[in-house]
Amino acid sequence: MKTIPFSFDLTPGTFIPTAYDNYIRRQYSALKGQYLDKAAHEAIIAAGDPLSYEVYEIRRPELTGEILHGISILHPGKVGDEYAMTKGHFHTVRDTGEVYMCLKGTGAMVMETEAGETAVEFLVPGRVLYVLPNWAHRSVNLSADEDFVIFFAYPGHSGHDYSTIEKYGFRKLLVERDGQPTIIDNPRWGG
Ligand code: S6P
Ligand code: ZN
Repeated sequence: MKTIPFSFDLTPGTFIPTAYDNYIRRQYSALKGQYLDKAAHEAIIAAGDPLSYEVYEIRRPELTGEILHGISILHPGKVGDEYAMTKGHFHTVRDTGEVYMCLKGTGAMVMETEAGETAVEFLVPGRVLYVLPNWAHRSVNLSADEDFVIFFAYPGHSGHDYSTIEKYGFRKLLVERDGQPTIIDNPRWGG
């Protein structure tokens, strides 16, 4: 772990950090039960379960005062009409926010609170998003052929709670309708 201030570069084009400590890769099977079209999802998994997204983390101690940061690369894809997305999560320590900046591609952040408020923000390169404390967040790639790349930063003690979202998914989903990204209600929430 570094003990003096440091900097690093992002590889031109791919935006992969030139130095990182942790690399996470998630295949389509990591989102079991989350996509609307279960048959299409199973077919994609059966056909080789391709890589859906990758996260490059600059590791820091998981402590208040530290800022965890890195790069997330969500590859394009569709499951039925639904765009490729991350698992999404609340932070275990609910009152911790997160900053995202889109570096490449076209996507969205789907967000909600446990009380049922929902929000969707669309992201293009150069746009910065602030996810408020207490809001679960999931990124979605809306492009047919381009990676959706974002820089993220959040408090070191946040932690990740995936299980709350895994139960019913997010209240809103992003699907293609008449060639356009469209926000629909998730039927698992009774919509
Ligand atoms: C962490 C931050 C991102 C996500 C990444 C992958 O708090 O929100 O680094 O971890 O976008 O998403 P997920 O939901 O699989 O962790
Ligand atoms: Zn987060």
